[in-house]
Amino acid sequence: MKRILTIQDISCVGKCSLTVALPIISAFGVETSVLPTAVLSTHTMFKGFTFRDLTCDIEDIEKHWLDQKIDFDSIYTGYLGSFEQLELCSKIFKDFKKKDNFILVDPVMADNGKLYPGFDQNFADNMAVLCGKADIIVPNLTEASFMLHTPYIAEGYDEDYIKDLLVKLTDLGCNKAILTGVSFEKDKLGVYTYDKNTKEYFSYFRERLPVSFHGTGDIFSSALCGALAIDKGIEESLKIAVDYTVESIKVTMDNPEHNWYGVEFEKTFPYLIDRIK
Ligand code: PXL
Repeated sequence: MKRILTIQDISCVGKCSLTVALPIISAFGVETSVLPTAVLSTHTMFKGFTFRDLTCDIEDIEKHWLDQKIDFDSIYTGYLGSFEQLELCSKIFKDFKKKDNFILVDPVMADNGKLYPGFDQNFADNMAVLCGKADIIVPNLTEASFMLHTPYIAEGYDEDYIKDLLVKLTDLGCNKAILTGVSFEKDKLGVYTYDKNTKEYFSYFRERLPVSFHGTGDIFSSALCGALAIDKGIEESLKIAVDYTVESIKVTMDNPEHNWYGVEFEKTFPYLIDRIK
């Protein structure tokens, strides 16, 4: 059985990070090992959330895994809360990287032109260094602009602009960069990717839905990581991850009593499992 290690926080309520990654990666029939970086009562879009930093446990956990000769088919990092955690992840990448496994970094820190609470440009610069040590990175346009020090452009850009960003992102050091939230036409939204080794681009778009939910990036990245782990290949994995995210948002919109903070991705597991058969 394939085994993915995912490193991110536990937001106890909020439908993001580990409470999303664990069930989704498991649905791919892949073992999900976790390294929780912090425990929050909710994600940071709620007012008054609690925060327990778990950074001081990370080194000992890693050392135990090394002693036990545990290995991983993939390492996937999401929301990380400090410079020290970025450093520790970098060490974990070095210690657990093998020829045939892959490291996926989702540089979760910003959206819609703004950094999330608690992050600054210095953090984005250090996240860019971690991205350089990954095989695949999945920033949205805001995260890419902070990491590359380019102005954030919300709309009206063309394909050359996106291709240029992608090349600059792979110049950070990773093999493949995937930009999320790309849109050339008002009613379409999707992903655009570039592979530095083959110099090939690939894009996949779906209809733009008239809503915006928290945690959709985590759903997308978890599904992408799961699909890659079961060897679906980059193009098919991107389609699976985009389609699963879109279907989950649609199901949520269909429920008039859905909450404001998260997507009902659990209802879409039958779709996902059928899709990856
Ligand atoms: O969905 C990304 C995410 C993960 N974890 C925490 C967050 C966020 C986004 O705001 O606050 C704690």
